[in-house]
Amino acid sequence: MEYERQRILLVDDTKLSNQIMKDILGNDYDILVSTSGEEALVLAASESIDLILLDVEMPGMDGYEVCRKLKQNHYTQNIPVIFVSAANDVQHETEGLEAGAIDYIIKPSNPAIIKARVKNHLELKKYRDILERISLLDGLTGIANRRHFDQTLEKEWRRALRHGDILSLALIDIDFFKKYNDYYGHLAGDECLQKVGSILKESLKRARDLGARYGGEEFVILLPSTAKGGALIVTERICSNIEKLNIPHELSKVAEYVTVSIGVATIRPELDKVPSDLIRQADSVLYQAKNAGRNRVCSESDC
Ligand code: GH3
Ligand code: MG
Repeated sequence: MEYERQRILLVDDTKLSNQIMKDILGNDYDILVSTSGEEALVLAASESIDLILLDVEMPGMDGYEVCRKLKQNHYTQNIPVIFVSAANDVQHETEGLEAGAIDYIIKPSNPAIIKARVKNHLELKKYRDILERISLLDGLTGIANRRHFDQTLEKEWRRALRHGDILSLALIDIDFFKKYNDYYGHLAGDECLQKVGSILKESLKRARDLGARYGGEEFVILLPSTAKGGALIVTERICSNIEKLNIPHELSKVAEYVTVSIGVATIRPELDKVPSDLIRQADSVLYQAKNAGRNRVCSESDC
């Protein structure tokens, strides 16, 4: 991903202006072109874009309005926008920057200056993307972290509330993991957590399913639009895939290898409920799974 070319969207109703920019930047970046604000908004929301060069004066929606709309939309608000305009006065430039642009280039401008400015902004964008990615990943296992999970749960909860849909959530906890660490050492414990993380990743098939490290030796999965039956199939699969890893666990009281206990809860979000209700429910079912002998899946559903 790091080696992919960054992608610029050029928005100008004058085809010649787009062509000039393309000649300047086309060797270094992928270029998409749009000749209207309306079309640019659709492209920006549906394609992966790293920078937008935006003309101010266009028939229909002008550049300022396009920029304001881009900044209001969740999918496009983080794409940096540079205005490219012949309007060479304080008022225009101020309005552009206040609409949310990071820069304002007055045309005609020297190609070397355009290249340099674009390069600077794209470098910043690249590092911002890397930071954002890292901030959502668990450093040890490489799967999603708690922060990522909390954000996704919040989003899926609201979505399910809007659509009257259901959500399943499973908490997955390694059995006798303290003993595993004591016997094999903390580094081996870390390796075990990495393997369990990989199994979660492999076992989730749908695009909106999310597996994350919830903390310590506890993992969590979120299965949107999935009823109890489906959630049981997925979690039983995880349980057996972890057994199949066959990681020796001398001190486990339930098997000769590493096993997990899983608590599954299913809920239909309503206005008087909150996402933590679902987690609390899964946690109490996990407790039942532990008490019932570990190495098993238990579930509870109120819908
Ligand atoms: P149970 O079967 O009831 O779940 O018992 P347990 O020993 O797995 O549970 P407990 O909560 O008592 O212990 C969890 C252990 O997980 C404690 C700690 O040593 C270990 N642990 C937590 N985070 C990490 C980590 O990042 N790396 C390693 N190696 N171990 C961790
Ligand atoms: Mg445990």
